[in-house]
Amino acid sequence: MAHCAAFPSPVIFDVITIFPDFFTSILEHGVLKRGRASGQVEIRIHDLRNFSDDRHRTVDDRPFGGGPGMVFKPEPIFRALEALKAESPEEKFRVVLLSPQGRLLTQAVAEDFSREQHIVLLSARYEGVDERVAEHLATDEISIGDYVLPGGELAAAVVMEAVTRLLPGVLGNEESREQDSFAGAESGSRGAARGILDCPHYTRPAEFRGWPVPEVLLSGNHEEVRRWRRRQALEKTWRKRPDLLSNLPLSKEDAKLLEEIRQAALEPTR
Ligand code: 9D3
Repeated sequence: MAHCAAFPSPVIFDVITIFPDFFTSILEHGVLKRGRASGQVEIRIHDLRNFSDDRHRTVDDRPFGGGPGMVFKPEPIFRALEALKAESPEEKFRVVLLSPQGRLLTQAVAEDFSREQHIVLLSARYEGVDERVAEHLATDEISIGDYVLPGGELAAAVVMEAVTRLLPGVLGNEESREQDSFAGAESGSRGAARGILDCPHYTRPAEFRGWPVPEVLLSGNHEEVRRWRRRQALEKTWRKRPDLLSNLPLSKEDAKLLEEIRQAALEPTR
């Protein structure tokens, strides 16, 4: 059966890298380990050097026009992609180039990728890839943030973790996913792509080194706890990430809580 709700076909990630060993540990932990074990995700790591065409397994060369560093040659990367496409000729591919020039990875991007069946992640090193890869092979160019990394491997791992945890059944705990911080883009939630930050969390002991847990959390009054958490989440967002609030549709309760927060901030402390 091609489509079966009980046994959905896994999302396939093909990672192309010159450091395949980089991925051994993350594949054996947490969400990626569980997603693979339960068949929701399939991850294959490919050594780009296997697609070079010389006995030195060369994958890079000096930049035209001069300058420092090395650039990944286009041929091994195109060859690697053609090999993957030949293996699954009927499938639709997303070819994601990890690069500092890409659009930023957000929760909305992760959700978009989680609806794909086959994603190729291209990780580069040195000065990056020949621009013809970005122009004529990649369908997407993604950065994980405005800071300089020495290569795209960690970024590929970040994409896989962010996407895999969204696949139905992988997390096992649908509720905690719905309540995510940054889950604004995830349906009906608290928290950051289009939502607000998470509220603070506490566990035992009720007092630690003189610092007590907020009393309301020990009260057993679920309605008060819910309201307190919402207010804390809104206040945290207002103080630390006001940008997240500007595009957020506010419920009546949120608007009221935010007004309380603003008023409390204006009051002189006595
Ligand atoms: C210091 C080198 N830079 C010259 C001005 C450019 C540059 C080239 C290659 C900077 C970083 C890299 C390697 N980075 C990635 O491949 C990468 C990355 C990143 O550096 N930051 C955030 N997301 C990503 S995704 C891939």
